[in-house]
Amino acid sequence: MRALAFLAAMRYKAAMETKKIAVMQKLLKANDAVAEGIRRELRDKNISFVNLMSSPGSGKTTLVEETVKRLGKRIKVIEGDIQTTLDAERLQKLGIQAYQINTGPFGGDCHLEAAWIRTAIDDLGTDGMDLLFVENIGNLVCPAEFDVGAHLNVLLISVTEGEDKPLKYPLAFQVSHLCLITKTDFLPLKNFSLKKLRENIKKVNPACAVIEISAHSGTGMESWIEILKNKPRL
Ligand SMILES: Nc1nc2c(ncn2[C@@H]2O[C@H](COP(=O)(O)OP(=O)(O)O)[C@@H](O)[C@H]2O)c(=O)[nH]1
Ligand SMILES: [Mg+2]
Repeated sequence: MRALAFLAAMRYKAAMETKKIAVMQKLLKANDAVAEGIRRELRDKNISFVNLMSSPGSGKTTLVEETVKRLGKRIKVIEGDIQTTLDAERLQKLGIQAYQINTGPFGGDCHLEAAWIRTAIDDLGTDGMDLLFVENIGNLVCPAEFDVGAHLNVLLISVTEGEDKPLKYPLAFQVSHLCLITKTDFLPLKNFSLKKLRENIKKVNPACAVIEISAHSGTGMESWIEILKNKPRL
């Protein structure tokens, strides 16, 4: 009797799991359609769209600040955070439009979805913009699962995070076209192998381009700016 009840419970659990997967697949399909529309529209308007992903604190906002200083003000930014408008305020101080999305009041999602990006772009407007950044919510898991419609997915990993992260969070590296190894000015202070990190990135995504940069010292920033000037994947 007990065995029968256990079997019934297991069957119910499996059915619920299948249902959950089906709902998730439907959501992702709807997200992909919106993302594709964004990508096409911005391409037609000759606007490059770059999605920045990383753990919290790897240097996304700092990179955008340094990029604005070098490329000027025809840049707009959509900032994703669970709480606070701190990052948008940092960028507005540079005289650019920055639009903050907070997921905290809506359940604290750890990623941004294409539909929210669509609304943000409609609110920001596309006039006076050559380049749009999304600073995704800081973590190496959820943002990788949702296409936001960018032409270029960029993953930042700082030298203080460890060489093993590509192996632990492969999807984030697999969906990225470019990997920026950040805070290289810390290298003299750290026991860290750039060679090992590069090998691990190659293991999970051999096609991912890799650049070493320091937003603080300026090392590698010219290569990053050059990529943006070349209108990535438009
Ligand atoms: N040493 C060093 N610190 C950096 C660099 N880039 C960012 N930081 C610092 O790292 C911290 C987090 O940076 P932030 O841009 O806010 O990271 P985000 O959470 O990814 O947006 C701040 O204290 C920055 O000043 C860098 O190239 N070198
Ligand atoms: Mg930030």
